[in-house]
Amino acid sequence: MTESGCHNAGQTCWSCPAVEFKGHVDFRACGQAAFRKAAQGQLVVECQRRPEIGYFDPNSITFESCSEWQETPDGYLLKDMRVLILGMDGYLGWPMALKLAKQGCRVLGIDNLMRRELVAERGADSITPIGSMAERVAAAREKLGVEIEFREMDLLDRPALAALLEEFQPESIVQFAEIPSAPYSMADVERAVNTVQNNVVGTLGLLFAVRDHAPDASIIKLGTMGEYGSPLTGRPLFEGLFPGDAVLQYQGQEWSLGGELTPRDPVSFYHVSKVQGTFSVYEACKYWWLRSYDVMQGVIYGNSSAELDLDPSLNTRFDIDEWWGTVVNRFVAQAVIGMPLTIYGSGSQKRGYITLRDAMQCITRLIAAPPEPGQYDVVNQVTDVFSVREIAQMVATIAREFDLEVEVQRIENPRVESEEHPYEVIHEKLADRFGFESESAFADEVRHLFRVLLQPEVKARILKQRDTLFPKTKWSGEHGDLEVLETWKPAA
Ligand code: USQ
Repeated sequence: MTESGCHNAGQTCWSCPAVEFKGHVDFRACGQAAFRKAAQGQLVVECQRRPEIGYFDPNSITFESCSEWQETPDGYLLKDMRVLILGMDGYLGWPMALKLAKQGCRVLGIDNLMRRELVAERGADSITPIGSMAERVAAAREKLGVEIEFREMDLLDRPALAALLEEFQPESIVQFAEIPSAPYSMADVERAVNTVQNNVVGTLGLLFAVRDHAPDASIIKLGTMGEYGSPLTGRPLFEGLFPGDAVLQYQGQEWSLGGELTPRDPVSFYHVSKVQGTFSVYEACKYWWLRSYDVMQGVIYGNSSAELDLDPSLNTRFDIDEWWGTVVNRFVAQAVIGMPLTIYGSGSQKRGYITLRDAMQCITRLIAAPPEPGQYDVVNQVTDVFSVREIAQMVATIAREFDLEVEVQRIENPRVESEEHPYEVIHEKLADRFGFESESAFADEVRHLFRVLLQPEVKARILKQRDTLFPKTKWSGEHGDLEVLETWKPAA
C-alpha cells in the first residue's frame, strides 16, 4: 500500500515518459507489454530529467518516491509535464487545456479551427459565446494565471506535425483532433469522406510522427462506445480486450478469444472511423512499442468544470444543432425554448453517458498513469447508462424546477440503430485502477445547464438557431421530412 493512496503512486520508471530504455531486447518481437516481465534484469534506464543518476533498474523508483512526480488531486503528475492537445479549440480540447495547465502541465495545443466552420455551415453556432483562440489563451492567463500555447495547424499537415513533435517533445499527447459527429458523417459522401480523411488519416499520420519524433510520449486516443455497437445477444461490452477465459463455441469446438480485440459493430461512418483509429493505435503499439490508452467514450454532456465555471470568457463551445449537439445538451436547449424534446424512434435505445467534468477527470488520471512501452489498453469511459426516454423524462422533471412545462415528441428515427437491445457496459477500470470518482451527477449537471441556458442572451442565441434543432439527416440517404409519431407531456 502506498503512502499517498494515489492511483499511480506505485508506478515505476517502466511507465515514465522521461526515461530512456537501454538494453538489447527487441521489444517489437512480442507486441505485448506483459513481455517486459521476462525482460527484467536485462534492462536499465536513464532518466532524461535526472541524468546524474546514471543507469538504473526501472523498477527501483516509483512515482511516489521520484522528485519529478508531484501529487495533485488526480494523482502524481510529472512536473511541468509537456502535454500536446490535438484539437484544442473543441468542446473537450479547451476544458482539457485549462485543467491540465491549472495542474501545472506545460500545455501546447493545435487546431485547424475546422469545427467552427463546420458548425457555421449548418447555420449554427456555439450557444455560449466563445472567443478566438488568442482571446481564450489571454483569458486563461488573466483568470487562471496559466500560460497555454496555441498554434493554428492541421493534423494532416505531416511535415508541420513532425517539426512540432521534434521541437516540443511531448510526454503526453491527447488526440481530440477528430470530427465527432455521427449525423454529419452520414449526411453525404463529401462529409463521410471528410470524416474518414480527417480522423483515420490524421491518427495514422500522428502515429508515424510519434514513432519518429517522440516515441516515449503516451497517447491518449479518444475512441467511442459506439465502436462496440449494441450487440443483440447481450454480450457485455468489455473494456477492450476479452478476458483471458472468454470462450466461444462453434460446431462443437471451443474457441478462446483471450487477448483479441473486442469485436466492433459501429453505428455510423463516424464510428467506423473510430474503429479504424483503434486498430491503427493497437498496431502501432505492437510494431513500434508506442504506448496508448484508447478511451471508449460515452456521450458527453454539460458545460461545467472547476476552471470553466470561473468566468464566461473561459467558456467551452456548446452546440445544440442536429449534427453537433449531443442528446442531453439538445434536450435542455429544446426545453428552454419550449420546443418538444425530440426522441428518435421508440426512445428505448440505450447509451453510456458521462459529464464533461467527469470526462476531464478521467483523462487527466490516464495522463498521470502512462502505459508502459508497447502497452495498448482500453477504458470504457461512462458513468451511467440511460435510454433516450429516461433522459427526456429526467430533463422534463428538472425543467419544472425552473417553471418550464415540457412536451416530449417521438419522431421517426432518422438513424439506422437498434431501438430495443440489451446494453451491458463494463466500466470498472477507471474507478478500480485509476482512482476515478464521479464529481457530478446527472441532475446537478442538468440544473447547471438550465441556469446557463436560461440566461436571456444564451436563450436568444438558441432561438436564433431553432431551425437547426429538428433532425433532417436520414441514415438511409432518403430526403424529406421526418414524421412526428406522438407528442405528450411527461407526468410529474
Ligand atoms: N437521440 C435522440 N434525439 C436527439 C438526439 C439523439 O433520440 O435529439 C438519440 C440517438 O438516436 C442516439 C442517442 O440519442 O441513440 C445518442 O445520440 P447523440 O447524438 O447524443 O450521440 P451520438 O451520435 O451517439 O454521438 C455522441 C458524440 C460522439 C461520441 C458518441 C459516444 O457526438 O462524438 O463518440 O456520442 S457513443 O454514443 O457512446 O458512441
